[in-house]
Amino acid sequence: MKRIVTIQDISCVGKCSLTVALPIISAMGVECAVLPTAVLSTHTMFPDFTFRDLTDDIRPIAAHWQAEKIGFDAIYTGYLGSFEQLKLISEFIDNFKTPGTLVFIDPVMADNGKLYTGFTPEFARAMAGLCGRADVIVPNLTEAAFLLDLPYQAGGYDENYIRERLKRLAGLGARSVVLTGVSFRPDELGVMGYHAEKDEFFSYFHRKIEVSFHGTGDIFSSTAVGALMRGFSLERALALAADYTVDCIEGTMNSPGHAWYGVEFEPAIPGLVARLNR
Ligand code: PXL
Repeated sequence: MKRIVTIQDISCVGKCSLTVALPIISAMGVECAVLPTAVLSTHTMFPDFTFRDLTDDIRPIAAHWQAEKIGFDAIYTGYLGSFEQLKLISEFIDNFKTPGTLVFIDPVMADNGKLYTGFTPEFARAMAGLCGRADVIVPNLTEAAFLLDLPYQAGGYDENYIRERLKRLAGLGARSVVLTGVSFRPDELGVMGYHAEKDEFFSYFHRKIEVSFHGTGDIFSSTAVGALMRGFSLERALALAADYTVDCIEGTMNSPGHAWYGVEFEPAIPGLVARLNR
C-alpha cells in the first residue's frame, strides 16, 4: 500500500485540511500519515477561533521518523501558517524525498481575489519558493496571482492568458502546474495544467455550479493525490478529483439548509471509490 504524509492544520470543526484529507485518502485505499501544523477550533472563516501552533513539533516528529526509517510515497502539503513552517517543510522535503517520492503542494492561502485571514503578500512570495520544490502544484487563480505577484483577474480571460500564467508558475520550478477554478464559458469550470518538461498543456472542464463552499480545494487536492498514488496519470487524477468535488457540492446543496461549515463529502465517498475502481 502506498503511504502519503500530509502536512497541514487540523481544524476541529468546519471540514477542511486534515479532517478532509484523512478520510478521503484512506477511503481511496492509500495510507495517510499526518504531520499537523496547528490545531484550530474551527477553520479561519469563522469569526473567531483558537489556534495552537505546532511548529515546534515538526522537527522532532520528522527526526523520530528518520530514526525509524519511515518513508513516504508522497508528501502533500496544504494550509501552512508561518514562514518558519515553510522553512521546516523545505527541510522535510530534503530529508524525505527519494527519487520515487511525489511532492504535491497546494499553496492554500487565498480565494476570490483575497488572501485568507492571517496571510500576507510576503508569505505568498515565500510560498512561491516552496512551490519551486514540488512535482505538482495546484493553486487557484487567486493564489497564482499572489505567488507571481501579478494582478488577479476574476474572469474575461482567454486560454492564452491561462497558458501564460501556467508557464510563469512553472518558472517557479515545479514540474507540473495546475490552475484550478478556470472558466472560459459561463456554464463551465475546471482545471488547466502544464507539464513543464514536455511543454504540454491539458485541461478538464465540468458544469459550473453557482455556489462556493469552504474546503472544496482540500477535497480536490486530497482526491488528486490519492488517485496519483493509485496509479492515475495527472490528467485522470485531476478529472476524478474535479468530478468528486462537484458530486460533493451537489450533495451538499441538496441537503436541507446546506451545511455552511463544511461540504458534505462523506455520502459521496462510495461513488468516489466506485469511480476509482472503474
Ligand atoms: O481549506 C483551506 C483551509 C485550511 N485550514 C484552515 C483554513 C482554510 C481556509 O480558510 O482556514 C485553518
